[in-house]
Amino acid sequence: MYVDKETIKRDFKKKLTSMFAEEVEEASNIHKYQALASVIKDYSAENWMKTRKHYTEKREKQVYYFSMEFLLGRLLMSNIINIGIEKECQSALKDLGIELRDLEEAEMDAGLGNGGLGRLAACFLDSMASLGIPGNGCGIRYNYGLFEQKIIDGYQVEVPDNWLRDGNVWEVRKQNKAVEVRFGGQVKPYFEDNRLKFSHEDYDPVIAVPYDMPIVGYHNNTVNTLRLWSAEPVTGEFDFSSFSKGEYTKAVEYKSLVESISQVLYPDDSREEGRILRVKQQYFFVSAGIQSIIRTYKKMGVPINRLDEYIAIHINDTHPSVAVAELMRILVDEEEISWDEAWRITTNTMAYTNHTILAEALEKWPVEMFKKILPRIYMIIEEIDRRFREELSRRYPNDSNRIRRMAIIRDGSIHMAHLAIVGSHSVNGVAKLHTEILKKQELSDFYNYYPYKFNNKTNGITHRRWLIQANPELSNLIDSAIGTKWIYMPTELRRLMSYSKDRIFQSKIGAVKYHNKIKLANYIKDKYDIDIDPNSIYDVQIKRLHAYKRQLLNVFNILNLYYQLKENPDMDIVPRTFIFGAKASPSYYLAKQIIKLINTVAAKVNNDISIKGKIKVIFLANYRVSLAEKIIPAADVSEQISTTTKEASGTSNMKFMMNGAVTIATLDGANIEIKEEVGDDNIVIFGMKDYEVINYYKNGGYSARDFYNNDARLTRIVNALIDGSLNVSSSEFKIIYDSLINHNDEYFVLRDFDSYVKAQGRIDELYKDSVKWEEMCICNIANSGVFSSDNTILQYSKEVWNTKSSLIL
Ligand code: 26Q
Repeated sequence: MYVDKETIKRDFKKKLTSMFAEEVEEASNIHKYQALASVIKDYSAENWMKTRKHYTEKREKQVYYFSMEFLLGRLLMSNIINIGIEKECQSALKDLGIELRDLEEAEMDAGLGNGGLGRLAACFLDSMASLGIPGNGCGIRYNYGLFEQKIIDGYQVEVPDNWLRDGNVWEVRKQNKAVEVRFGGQVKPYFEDNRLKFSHEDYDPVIAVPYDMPIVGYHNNTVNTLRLWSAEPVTGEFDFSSFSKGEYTKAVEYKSLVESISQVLYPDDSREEGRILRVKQQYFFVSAGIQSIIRTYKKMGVPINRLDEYIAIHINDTHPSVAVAELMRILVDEEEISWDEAWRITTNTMAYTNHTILAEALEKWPVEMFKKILPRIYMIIEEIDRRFREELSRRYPNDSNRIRRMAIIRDGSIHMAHLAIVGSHSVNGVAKLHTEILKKQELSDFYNYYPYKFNNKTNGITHRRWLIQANPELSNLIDSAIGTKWIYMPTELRRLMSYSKDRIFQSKIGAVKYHNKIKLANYIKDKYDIDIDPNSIYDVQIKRLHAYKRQLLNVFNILNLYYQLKENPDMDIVPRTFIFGAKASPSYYLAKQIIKLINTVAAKVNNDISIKGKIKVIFLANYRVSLAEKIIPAADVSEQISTTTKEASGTSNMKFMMNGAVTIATLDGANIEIKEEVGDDNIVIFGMKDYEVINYYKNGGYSARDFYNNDARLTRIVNALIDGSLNVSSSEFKIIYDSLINHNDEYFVLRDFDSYVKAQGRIDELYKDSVKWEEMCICNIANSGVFSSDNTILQYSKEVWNTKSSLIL
């Protein structure tokens, strides 16, 4: 849709008046942002209605992406770009003396996710809309997203993320689409019309109110919907048993208990056990989502037993896996369909993606807890489990161990991954290696039983946000070289390969990077009051803080360099700025101490003038989507150094590649596929191979202590953790020391250290040859197209969902 500059000016001023009764000159940036965002939302409103009508009229198959997390970040710029009125907005505002950039910065990130899994869901929404695929998101409207991180005295301090404080311009509350979700109570069986039925009594009702957000497709008039559910108490004369006698305090308690359901996003804490609230959150949005799907479906007038032809439900990790039982409940109890028929419909409708092999991250819920919260759902899971075991014992009559391993309910726990696998027709991993590990190791029993269900869908990222929006200078340079076809067909970026050795193009690439590095340096100076040198290598590791991601390995290389520089301040290395950004789960003490260590090393290194500023370490507090968009275009080196086999895919690796950074990586997750695309010469690989890691885990034979004793560099570095030489108490980093030496370094930091240091040496050498380096940058950009989430989504659409593009013409 096209809107001219004068219209935008007029609409914007009108909006400032109607929303705030303010003139442009007196309005704050926040008000100006809200007015502009509201104007933009108005511009997409008509296409939003049209899209919905179009899908219904054409009876297109729709996919619903169920996810506990949608890490959207900011929406103003991406909506403006996707509508296609960026220049018009810019110049309209300019006429009014406003910089669009300043309004962009006034928007709070929608931080409804922890990391990769949540951001993937957001990239997928963008791709579905941009491809015209009828795709909806379904999740929770948390009042508080992932905590805001402050760094105080080097430590992470968590502050509530009150992202809705100034309201959320993008959402529309749909009171009339609210549904009821039932918790607790008892289930009573009874007979009616010769049929066994179940009545759910004394339950606690919760009202799920949907808030819809438009998901604007790129230049295609499609506007899909992300529906986020908010939990509200039942109001009116409902006779709520526990306080029907006028017990006021009970009523207030009930209200806050209900509201707690959509209050806050749980930080990724794999080891946290049995959180009642998390189970409630999961069932809450899953039940609300499925009820609303069924309602909409029925309006189409198609018989319920054809649901699977019109609806696909995608389960993002096990978090929404209770969807399997909820759909069964609705089909069997409410629609009165036979179990077998309901099961056929359910399994044809559901598909499940696995995002981790970390055993401690696989969700298990204690039966005793679960059945109190969801008594009818529990009965259904029991029946699914009973039938599944029966099936297994026909197939494996003499293998009770195998049946036990595969059971859904075992040892007093419900294994949600097993429920998801049994209840879906598709199970996928998120990168080739990860899928192979699922098939051959973690889920091998299931792969043996259901080989046809397993498939790989390597993750992707939306090139619209991560290249066109985040790096307009690079995007324009690409246009000037190969035209704009790549925007619709990202693999067309390959055509840049013919420029990889072109000295003029190389220097333009270098100039864009330098420009972005200065921009980042200015931002860091402004927001963190730290000076960084744009002529240094920007070496970046930004991701959740986790032991397996090995931020520690990065720190050890820095300490090693530091000690070398202390001995030889004239050592010939390119100056380097090591940039970190990471949030640690609030209860993950080791991870938090690693943050403290990074800041401690930063203080030590940055304040030591004897090393002549050759290395600098900075930790950027409160890493989030909008910060990633500023850092990634300026990065020279992308740190992807997880213990091989542990990182299912990684997605920041793809964002860096697309922005012309060179990757230093283990052969883990999607790094392997990045290497396949760019070739051995355009990536720096180090560390153990998957089979070596697997062999250590299986057969033992690793001694961290030997590496510590036999490598003088490691002796010194590891000792520094406990000898006070980092200028903190000698007990401060004892937990890190213990994890390495006394718990035998679960993630092989010491084992891969030497290999990593050498790889970092190669990076230094490569960077010194600026012609070679720029060629590498170009090769990375040119081969990043396959990692567009458009590509990933097309594969899901064709191979898993059976949906098709349906554009409004
Ligand atoms: C579990 C229980 C209780 C509270 C929180 C959680 C929880 C929350 C979030 C567990 C896991 C997550 C997120 C996991 C995640 O982001 N995984 C990443 O998914 C990416 C997308 O597929 C991959 O690229 C990464 O490799 C993977 O780590």
